[in-house]
Amino acid sequence: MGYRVAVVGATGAVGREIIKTLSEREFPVDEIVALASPRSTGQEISFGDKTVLKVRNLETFDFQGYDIALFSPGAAVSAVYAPKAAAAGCMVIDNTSQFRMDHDVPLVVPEVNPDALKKSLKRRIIANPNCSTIQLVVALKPLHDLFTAKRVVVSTYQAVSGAGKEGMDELFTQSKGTFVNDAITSEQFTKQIAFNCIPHIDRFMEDGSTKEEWKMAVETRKILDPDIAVFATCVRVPVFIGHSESVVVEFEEPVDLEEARRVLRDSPGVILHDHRDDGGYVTPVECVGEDAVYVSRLRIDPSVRNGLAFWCVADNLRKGAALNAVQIAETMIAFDLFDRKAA
Ligand code: A2P
Ligand code: 11C
Repeated sequence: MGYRVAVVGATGAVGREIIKTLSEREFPVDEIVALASPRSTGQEISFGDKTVLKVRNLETFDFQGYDIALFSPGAAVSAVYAPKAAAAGCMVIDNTSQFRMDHDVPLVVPEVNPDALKKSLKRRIIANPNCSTIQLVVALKPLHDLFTAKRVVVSTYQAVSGAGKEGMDELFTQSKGTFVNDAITSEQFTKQIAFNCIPHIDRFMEDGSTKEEWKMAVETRKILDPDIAVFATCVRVPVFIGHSESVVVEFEEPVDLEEARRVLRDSPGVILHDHRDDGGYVTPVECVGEDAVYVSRLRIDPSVRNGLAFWCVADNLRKGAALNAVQIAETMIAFDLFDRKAA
C-alpha cells in the first residue's frame, strides 16, 4: 500500500530532484502527479525508468484524495496553494521560506530534530529548512551534543541553483558570453555571477544583513537550540550545484579534536573527509548527486576559547532540499503520522 503524492513546482530545479529522489529511494508511491504553472502544462517528466508524468496546472488541480504534497514553487505560490492543499487533507512538506518560522509549523531535518514532527501537525504543513541551514545543522548537531555550541560564525559559498533553474541558466549564458564576447546582462542576480562572487542572497534587512543570513540564524535556533548565536555572511559563487560553508564555532566545553572527529565519523548524514594534504577535502563539484554533508578541514581555532573550525559541503538541491523533504515524509511514515487516503 502506497501513498498518493503531488509534487508542486515539478519543472523546477528542486521539483525535478524531488521526483528523482522519490524514485531512487523507492518511496511507496501509488500515484504521483507533477504540478507547475500553466506555462508547463503537458510537459513530460520521467519518474523512474518506466513512468512519464505529464505536468498539470496547479491553479486548477484538486488536492482532495492526495496524502502528501511536496512544494517547491517559490514562497509566494506556496503561500496561496499550500494552505489549499492542507485544507483538502493533504500533508504539505514545503521547501520555501513561507511558513518556516510559524510557531505551529515544524521545521525539520530528520537527522537533527525528527521529534518536532510529533509536536504540531494541526496545520498539516511541515517546513523544509533553507539549504544552507540544513547542511550547517547536520554537521553541527553531533558537535553541539558533545561540547554545546555557544556561537557560530559561518560564511557561505552558495551555488546558483539555489536561485532555481533560471539562476543556473544565467551562469551558463554569462560564462559562454564571456568567451564569445557577448554583452553580459544580469537578471537573476544583482551583478555578474560568471567569474565573480556576490555577497548578497535574498533581500536586505534593516540591520544591513540579508534575509538569507537572517534565515541561517533563526532557523538554526528553531531546529537545534534557541540559545545558539549565529552570525552568517552569505555569498553567491559561480558554481552550478553544491553549497560550501566555512564554519567557526565557539563551544561552552573544551574541545577535544579526536572526539570531534569520532563523533562526526559516527553521525548520520555526515561524511568526514579530512586529510591534511593536497586534495584531502571535499569541494562542491564532488558532492553533486550525493546525499551526505561532507566535513573537511576540521581544526582547532586558537583565536577563541573552545573554538573549532571546519569546511562543509553538500548538494543544495538534494540534502539541501529534495532529499531532506523526502526524508521528512519517510520519517512520518516511520512514526505512523499519515492518515492515508489511498487504499
Ligand atoms: P514553471 O516551470 O511552469 O514556471 P525554480 O525554482 O527552479 O525556478 O522552479 C520553480 C518551480 O515553480 C517551477 O516548476 C515553476 O513552474 C513553478 N512555479 C512558478 N510559479 C508558479 C505558479 N504561479 N504556479 C505553479 N507553479 C509555479
Ligand atoms: C539560495 N538558499 O541558495 C537559497 C535558496 O529560503 O528556501 C533557498 C531559499 C529558501 O539562494
